[in-house]
Amino acid sequence: MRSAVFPEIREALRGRRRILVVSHLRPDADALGSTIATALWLRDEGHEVTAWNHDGMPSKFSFLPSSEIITTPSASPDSFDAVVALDTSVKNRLGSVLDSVSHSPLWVCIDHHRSNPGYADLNLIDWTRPATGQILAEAFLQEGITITPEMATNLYAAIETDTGSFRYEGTSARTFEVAAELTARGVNVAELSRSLYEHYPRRRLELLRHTLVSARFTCDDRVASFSLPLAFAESLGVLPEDTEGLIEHIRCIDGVQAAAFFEELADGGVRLSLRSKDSRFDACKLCASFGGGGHQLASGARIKGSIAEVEEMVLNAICEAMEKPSNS
Ligand SMILES: [Mn+2]
Repeated sequence: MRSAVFPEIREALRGRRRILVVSHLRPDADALGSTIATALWLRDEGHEVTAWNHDGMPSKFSFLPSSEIITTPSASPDSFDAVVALDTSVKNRLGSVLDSVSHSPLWVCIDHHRSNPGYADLNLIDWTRPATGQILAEAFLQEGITITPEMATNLYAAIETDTGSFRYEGTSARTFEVAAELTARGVNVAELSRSLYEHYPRRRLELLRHTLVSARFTCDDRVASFSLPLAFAESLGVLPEDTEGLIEHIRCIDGVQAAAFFEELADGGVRLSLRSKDSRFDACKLCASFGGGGHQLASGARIKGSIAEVEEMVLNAICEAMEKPSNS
């Protein structure tokens, strides 16, 4: 459990034959792009690389070059000489991956979540960076590691999506410099943007139609929220990836300081996605109080209870936190 810089991590991985690369469940493009780019790099260095994700490779992101490298974890546990966990703030967010690793003498973590406790043997955690993909791209550039067009495209997709297309907090001059370096190495920006943003299944529109109807405003209209009951999600055949980004529709409303999305899960719990627009309200802190985590302005948690109970409990907690800001 100690922090490390990239050259140390590279050195520690040298000579290890079987390396597993993993990231969090319900992966976004930062998790997937970082996994693929790292797997390609390690393969290039001569390692025998396996890349797993609890959810496999979601079809929504299958356009990422070399996406076939990511599979679901093996049914029977396997041992590795090292595991590299990317973009994953807490170990249990690796999901079923954890059950499929019988042994590994070395765990490495590369991440940009402030709430990451540093659960690996070697931890490179830099929360000044808006994406894990940016940490990796900077490290590869600094170390003179060859970035192929496939690696560049995956890293660019990671950065582009985690920064909300270069709009969110943490997007810096360095982010644009890195994006420029990656573009110069063969990213087709227009094609990648089309693949990322300009296609979705019709059920996503049906989902949006429902969620907008369920939108409610609490705490003097400073909190907007909506919910997705399991029965409705099932009737539409909603996939986990379909709800990604829906919260933006209520987050962007004038006067709204926090937006919450409640999704009923098959296991009886509720998944909370929380966004803050005001640095005085810390979404990460609130989610942490329910066992979750993430970033100050974007966080999540899985909470036990019925959707109605969880909704009331969380909305009250948000309003209470807004009444007395943490740093006052
Ligand atoms: Mn990320």
